[in-house]
Amino acid sequence: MSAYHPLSNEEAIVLAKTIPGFFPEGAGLDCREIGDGNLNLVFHIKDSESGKSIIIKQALPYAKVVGESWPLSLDRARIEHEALQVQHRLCPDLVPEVYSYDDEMAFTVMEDLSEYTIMRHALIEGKVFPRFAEHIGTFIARTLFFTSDLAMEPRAKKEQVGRFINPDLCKITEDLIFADPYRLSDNNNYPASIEDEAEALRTDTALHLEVALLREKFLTRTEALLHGDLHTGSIFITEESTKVIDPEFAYYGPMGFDIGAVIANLLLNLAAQIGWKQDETDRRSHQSWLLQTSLDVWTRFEAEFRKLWDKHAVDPLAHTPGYQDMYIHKVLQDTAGFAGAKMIRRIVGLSHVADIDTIPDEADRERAQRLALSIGKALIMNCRKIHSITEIDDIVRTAAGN
Ligand code: SR1
Ligand code: MG
Repeated sequence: MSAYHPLSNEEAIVLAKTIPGFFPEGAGLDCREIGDGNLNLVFHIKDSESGKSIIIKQALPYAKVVGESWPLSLDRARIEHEALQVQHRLCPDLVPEVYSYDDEMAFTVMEDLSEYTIMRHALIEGKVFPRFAEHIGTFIARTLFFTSDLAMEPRAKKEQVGRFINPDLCKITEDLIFADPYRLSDNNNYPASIEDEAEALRTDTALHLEVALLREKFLTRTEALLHGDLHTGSIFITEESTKVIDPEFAYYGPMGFDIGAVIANLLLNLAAQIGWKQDETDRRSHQSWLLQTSLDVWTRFEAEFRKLWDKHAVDPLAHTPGYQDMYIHKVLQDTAGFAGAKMIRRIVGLSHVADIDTIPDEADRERAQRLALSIGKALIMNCRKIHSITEIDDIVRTAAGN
């Protein structure tokens, strides 16, 4: 019989005291459960005297956002902790440190990032982060390149694919991103005011064909170890530093899925600006920063990825003229398509983004939703024609009507 049960605050404190040498002997620890995500418990444990603190993240055996009717494997806690370790080894400055992990109780003890802000919240407040594209572009390039067949011996890579088989969490993505928005589903969630848009999504067979191709890539391409849920709620940020958290959706999949996730979430915030910045000049200038940063994420990724390829590729044919360009072209097209799919699901599917849902004025909120759908659809419909990042710039500007 498994000893698994959800931790109480008191048990989390007892556990925290067992971390060798972390808290001073006899420290009086405070604990708060701060999890505001869809799936897990997150305990913040602090000794106010020394100021030292840690996070204990525990998986629940079901999706918290829905309830016990949606069971989820606890193995995702192992996957998350192993992904964190891989990502921390490859990008020590960009990923929190893991202190310990308990398989039976499905929890990970890790570095507390309280001095950071969740990027989604900061973006809603209208903040800008000049170093974000550099940081996240580096994170994506290093984690994707070094876990791919370009940089790993094929047997070792296949063993790693096996360790990251993540069927429950992949099914969430397969349903919520690549199926539900395009069919009637109890999971879908949108206001009656955009029923026309939702119906158009359900009946547009040309769009369905493009989504089917993206879905096939998500289901079948084991290109690299993805973070798998790289939205702005999975990123802690300050002006100077960026930390990527929450890789419980990690699995081997198509590289463009992670890059597309980052870009989608910047563009969702861009669409939301209709509701946040009333002054048009101010709004346009902020939207320009968001769009430029989306493009810069790709540009930084590409530059870093090419550098790593030139220096570290072990694939015997990696240096064949033309191969690198064709590979990157494919990732760019996938990035655009996945970004579009990720935007659409956040408007009509289960689990939205606060950037748009918390817009106070209903009419502004509807305009933001329609804009996000329009950008999302344009990215999907054009993804197979794209040859350079400037075309994504054009697609977004055209869809946004400027
Ligand atoms: C039922 S889980 C809903 C969403 O939350 C996660 O952050 C993923 O984005 C997932 O699709
Ligand atoms: Mg998460």
